[in-house]
Amino acid sequence: MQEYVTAGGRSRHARLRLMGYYVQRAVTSRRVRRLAARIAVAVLAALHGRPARACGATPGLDALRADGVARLGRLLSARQCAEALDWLRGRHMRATRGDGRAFRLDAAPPGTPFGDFPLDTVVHCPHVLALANHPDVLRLAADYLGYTPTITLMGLRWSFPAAAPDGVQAFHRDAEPGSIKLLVYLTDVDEHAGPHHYVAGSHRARMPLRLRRHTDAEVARDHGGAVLVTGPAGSACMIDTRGIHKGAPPARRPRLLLVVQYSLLPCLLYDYAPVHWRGDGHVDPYVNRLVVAPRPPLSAW
Ligand SMILES: O=C(O)CCC(=O)C(=O)O
Repeated sequence: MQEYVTAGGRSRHARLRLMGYYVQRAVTSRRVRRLAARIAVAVLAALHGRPARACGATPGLDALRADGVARLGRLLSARQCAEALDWLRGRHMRATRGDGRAFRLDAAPPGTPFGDFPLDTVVHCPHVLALANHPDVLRLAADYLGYTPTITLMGLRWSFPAAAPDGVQAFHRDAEPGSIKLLVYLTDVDEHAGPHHYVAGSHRARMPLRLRRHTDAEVARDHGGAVLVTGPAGSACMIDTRGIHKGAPPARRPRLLLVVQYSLLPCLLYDYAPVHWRGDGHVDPYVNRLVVAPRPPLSAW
């Protein structure tokens, strides 16, 4: 999980970043936001060059543009999900919506809706970094956003059956501009295990000035309901986070979800502290720079 910037926190220019975040939030015109995105792409291309474009249709792109949600099928096998779960079993997560205490899966405090793993655990969990950098996923993100994406958030979250829906378990829109999220289930998800809900087409509406929660009744009345994403462990979808969405609270079984956010620019709200990658293999330093720190030169050891 990413930590949030706070005015008195460790982040440099925290106040300026928070101000920038609220200024962009005040711009609700679709035309102005589109223009700002085009300018951002032009500036990025001038600074870092134009990426090569792959030929042929990009799977998921049409659905993502039309509906704001694209089902990507099974991106991890049952075996890969089992390996990730086994590796995570003994590791601590944090009750981010509760008292912040650390706990393991076999000792989740009663009534806790979520447990979030620290970024170092997320990055080193088997298959996670490779999946976040899967060429098809990066291509979809680049084609949708208009430029090579930057990973601006990476999280692994357990959702537990709890008394009342909390936070993102109610319908909402996200406020980070130019961002999409890859959601990957690491456990089987049916309608009782907290499926993701998305209001198809809602990403095309003007962004409201005041972001708020929407009740299920409101979504049913104003939008005719939402599509439900269910599937076996390893199933994935990509969502445009401007659209109305929620991860329903699981009724019967806990759910483990991997979330990776891709954006044009770093998110002003997050206090980035990239972790040192101790695994094998190489990832693109531009795409991963906010979550994975460059390896120190050998001479520094
Ligand atoms: O838990 C989910 O299915 C969605 C998470 C979500 O709404 C968010 O990350 O903004």
